[in-house]
Amino acid sequence: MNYPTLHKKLLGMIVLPAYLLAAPTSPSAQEGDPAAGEKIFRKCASCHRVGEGAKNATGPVLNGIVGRQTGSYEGYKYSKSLISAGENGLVWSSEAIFDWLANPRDFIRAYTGDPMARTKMSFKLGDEQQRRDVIAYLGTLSPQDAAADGSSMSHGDTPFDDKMAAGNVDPLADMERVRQELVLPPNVPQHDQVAKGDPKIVEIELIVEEKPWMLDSDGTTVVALTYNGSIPAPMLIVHQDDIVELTLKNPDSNLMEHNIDLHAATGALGGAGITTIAPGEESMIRFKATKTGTFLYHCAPEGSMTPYHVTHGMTGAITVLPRDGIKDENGKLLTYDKMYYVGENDFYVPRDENGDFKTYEDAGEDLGDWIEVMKTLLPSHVVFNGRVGALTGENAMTSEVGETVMFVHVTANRDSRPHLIGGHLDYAWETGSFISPPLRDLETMLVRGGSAGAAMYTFLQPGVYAYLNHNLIEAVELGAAGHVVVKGEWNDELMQQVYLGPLK
Ligand code: HEC
Ligand SMILES: [Cu+2]
Repeated sequence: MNYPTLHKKLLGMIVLPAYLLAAPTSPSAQEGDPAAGEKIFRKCASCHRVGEGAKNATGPVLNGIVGRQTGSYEGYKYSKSLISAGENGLVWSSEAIFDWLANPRDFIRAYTGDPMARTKMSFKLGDEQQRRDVIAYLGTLSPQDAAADGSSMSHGDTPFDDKMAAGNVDPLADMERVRQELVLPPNVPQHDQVAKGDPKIVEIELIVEEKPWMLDSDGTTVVALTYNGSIPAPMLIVHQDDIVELTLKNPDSNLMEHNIDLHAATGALGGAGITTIAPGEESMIRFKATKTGTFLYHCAPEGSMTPYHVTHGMTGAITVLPRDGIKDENGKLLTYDKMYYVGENDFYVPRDENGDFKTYEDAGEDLGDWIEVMKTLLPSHVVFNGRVGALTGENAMTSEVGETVMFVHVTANRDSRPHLIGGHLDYAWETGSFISPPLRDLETMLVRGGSAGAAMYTFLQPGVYAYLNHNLIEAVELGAAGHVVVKGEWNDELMQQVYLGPLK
């Protein structure tokens, strides 16, 4: 049975609210103040555009929404529920929008009679007066043709010519292709430190997964937004002059729109301008890795959605190695035995009246509350690799005396101060730039928010080392700490215990 048929069957079985049958314009929904509503619309504006030239974003354009058939704005990919509601005659009266805004999921479940029905809008507006006001404001917007003519460009628009369109003569046809197998952090894909042969096309696939994610041992859980299901997202590794062919997929089971901005890429907002996809879509870009270094990548939809997605886990790192390897200040090749990858993420979990962390069911449902906490700049969690303790105990990083480890540390928002207690950073590329000479023998490096840094250390003593953010409050109280367990022989020359006991 297809969905509309099922829907009609169910429709006959349930009692519908009066407005669905008659669609009267109720006075209660008309008492709103359009001017106040315009301000409230800012809450909607992270997902919806209005006015001349407005384009579909996370949500459809809302020009002329009052009186418009549900799920009918051209070019927008609605959920199945909204499309079939519209096909069955549901029109957005002020009353219907009033109930929809209170709880879109309950609204669509009540309408379809399907307890499993889903909508892509998870945002709720509880306050009745605010709902009336915003509806009054929406009522002032006429259903003008919102198709942009392309003559004016806004942030992120990209001037494509035909050469760039897919399917044309491919100047890359002769290049060798390799597919990069991505692995879970703190591990990194297999790679050559010195490139073999000519630049290649490196095929990479990232799949967006919205999913429940536990942040600490108290069970604090958020609906995280992830690339490939991990926080941080997988490390990507290529060599300078390689072409990265990146496919981004947003499965139908997701609710939100996503994209990717890679700081290693040039143009179109690092790719974000040309990769934005709704659930059920995918996008592919190719970019040349022109600059060497370690770089952040992250989701960057628009407006508040950018920090919102970033603080829900959509951050990762891409390493672009020099073709002839990483060098010291004299041009001598530096190699490592293994690379570890640490992602630092800040979370802003909203609390209830009792000060307990709140939980939400769907991706995006915490949007309003989260933005309020986010704006305080006071994170509830600052963690390595997605949760408190992700890199300690059984999950600790490991090494051996005499082994050289390259650490790559990425942070999207806040500055971080990676420090290895009991060790050093022999070589550090704080800014991530491999063309710049490394700093030598550091105690702590500064990784700026919005970047990834790299540092190399050869372990000289066995033991459990803490690798942490040397803002010790963030490390100990908020979670930004991990361990490196190092095996091998103790070296008395470097340190020994001479005496420990009562005062002599
Ligand atoms: C987090 C993003 C988000 C926010 C914030 C949001 N919406 Fe939506 N909205 C959506 C999405 C996504 C859809 C499409 C729902 C679907 O297809 O199931 C939608 C659909 C709608 C629809 C139905 C449109 C149609 O063409 O059928 C209305 C009406 C609407 N939203 C109003 C609002 C108003 C008013 C606000 C602010 C008070 C708001 N939304 C805030 C994401 C959002
Ligand atoms: Cu995203």
